[in-house]
Amino acid sequence: MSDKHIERSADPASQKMIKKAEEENIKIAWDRYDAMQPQCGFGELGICCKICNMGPCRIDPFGEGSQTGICGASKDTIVARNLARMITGGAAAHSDHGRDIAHALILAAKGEAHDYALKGTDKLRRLAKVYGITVEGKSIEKIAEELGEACLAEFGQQHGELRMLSLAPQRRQELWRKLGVSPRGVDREIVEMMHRTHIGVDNDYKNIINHGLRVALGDGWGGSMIATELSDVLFGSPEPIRATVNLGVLKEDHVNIVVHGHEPTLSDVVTDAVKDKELIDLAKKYGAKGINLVGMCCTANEILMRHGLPSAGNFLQQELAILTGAVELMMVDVQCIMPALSSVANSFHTKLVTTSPKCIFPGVEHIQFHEEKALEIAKKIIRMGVENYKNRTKQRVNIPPEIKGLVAGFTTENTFRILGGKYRFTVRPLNDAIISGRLRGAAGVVGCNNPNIRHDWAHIEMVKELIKNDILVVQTGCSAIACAKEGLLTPESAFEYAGEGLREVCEAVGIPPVLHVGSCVDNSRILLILSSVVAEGGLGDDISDLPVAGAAPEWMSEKAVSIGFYFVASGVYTVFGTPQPVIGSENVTNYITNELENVIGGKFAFEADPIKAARMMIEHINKKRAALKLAGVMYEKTANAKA
Ligand code: BF8
Repeated sequence: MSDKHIERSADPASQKMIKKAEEENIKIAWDRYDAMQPQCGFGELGICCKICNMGPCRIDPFGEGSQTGICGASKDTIVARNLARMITGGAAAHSDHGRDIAHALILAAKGEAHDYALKGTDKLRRLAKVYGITVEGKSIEKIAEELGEACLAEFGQQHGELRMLSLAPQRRQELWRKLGVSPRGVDREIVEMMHRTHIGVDNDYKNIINHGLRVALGDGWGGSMIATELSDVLFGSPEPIRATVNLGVLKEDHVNIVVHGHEPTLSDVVTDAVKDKELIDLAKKYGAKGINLVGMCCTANEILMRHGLPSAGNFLQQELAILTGAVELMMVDVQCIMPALSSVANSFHTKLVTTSPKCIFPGVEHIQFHEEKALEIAKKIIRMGVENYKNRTKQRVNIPPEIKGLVAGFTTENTFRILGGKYRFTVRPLNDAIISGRLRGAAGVVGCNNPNIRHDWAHIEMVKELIKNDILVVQTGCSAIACAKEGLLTPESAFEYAGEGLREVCEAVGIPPVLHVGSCVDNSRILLILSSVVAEGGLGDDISDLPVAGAAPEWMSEKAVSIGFYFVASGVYTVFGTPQPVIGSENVTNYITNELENVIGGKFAFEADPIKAARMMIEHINKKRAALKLAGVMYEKTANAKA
């Protein structure tokens, strides 16, 4: 047997399941990746155009053959259009999620979705203010209904600006206005991008990318922010909470149900459904000790943040969970769900159930979710899982023992409260720690897994290097799960991995050096934390002044591209692991990795080596500290930053 499993993943639990797949000749993502080699060079460079039926066209990267498409589109135009459509796909996915949450909020407020309560009333009042909704004399339900409708209206809004842009620093808002990139409506910018990139429309690569910034801002400060904020209203704002992570959360003697995907509307109700006595008794009747509900990918992050439910893993572990032979049912909604799941599930007794009309798998049972009957549907699905327990083949069950503890549940609001002490709702201590040099700065490390890089490895190496250099790290999505599995999301990890300054801050405040702030739509929380740091004072008057950086070291999805662009458009230096498909155009590459900084204050870099990438982020943070004329970093030598 080869060592492939070790090369493919840095996570011992995943290695075991990859090995099991190899032994049982079950093909999983890494095998399909290998079978795909060599991957299409034109696609990788971004110089293949399939936008119209005169094509497909491709540019000869060696400069000898065709240098334009049949319509005359240059490589700059082709690359910019392809990239722009990636941003648009990502923004659409996040924003459609936000729309669904707004819809659920309205139904709950109108009393048409009885299984939901309006749990986040403080946030509801704060958001009502942002949206100009008067609250005096109105019931909570009425305010929530008006807020939901106001948010929903922003998707199709044609004029003006999205309301939440007003939460950004003043200087940033003015810059967006000056550049004409303040999004008018979420869908409006998405539709306009599809128009601009149609055959024979925009062929100025800068103009196309600049509209990409607008689309992405409509995601970060629009669709995603609506998803996050309204989820907090509906399901309650997370609070720091201890939980567990990795495939070891599956239990051999329980019925195991995995919820996978993104939207919390169904999964949140499932957390109630599994407490149903009748279902638990049924599980016992079949010989199980109970029902074990765990999450996968961003659905995991949603129920982990709010309920402390365990996470079985991140993107590349979805097939591996089924390979344990211990999953009775995997329930999926939307996004990052591999079509391959159905064939892996067919190799075991696992039942796969789809719940969204937007995400149907041929031949797979579909139980459509309706907010109005949420609990009833959740119980129906759980029952299917329980009844499937008897079909489990005990001899095939092999659950890796790896399991780690973590603290999740940090938000814009509670991070302030924790940092400010019980009575002070302020980020002052964070600003002071940065100003005094106890902390060098902060970084957001987010995004996916991708079989083109050793699973979890880049996230872990990068984050360790950053915290060693006194940089507080905030995380979301699959990146947070990767580092949680390494034990980095515990307060104790500060002693082992953090530089002295960061360790002092973690000790004083009682936080981990790496803060889990949620799912991928919750990257919007990071935007608001950055805005609050600016508002607190002493670190410049714009996000682009702050000693911060962002990264997506194992990115793969269009959503990651949209996230990257809204961070850059908000003024953040952002490093992606493997390059975006732009290398075929020197001009587009130069624009987004260089010139854009002078336009909008942020830019991209591409670096697959996570340590080198972390050093680039550290260098950027040092540059920003110098520009702010801040004191030297207190423990520079200990932190070994110049190594
Ligand atoms: O939205 S980090 S692989 S699961 S796209 Fe997908 Fe990437 Fe994971 Fe969550 Ni985000």
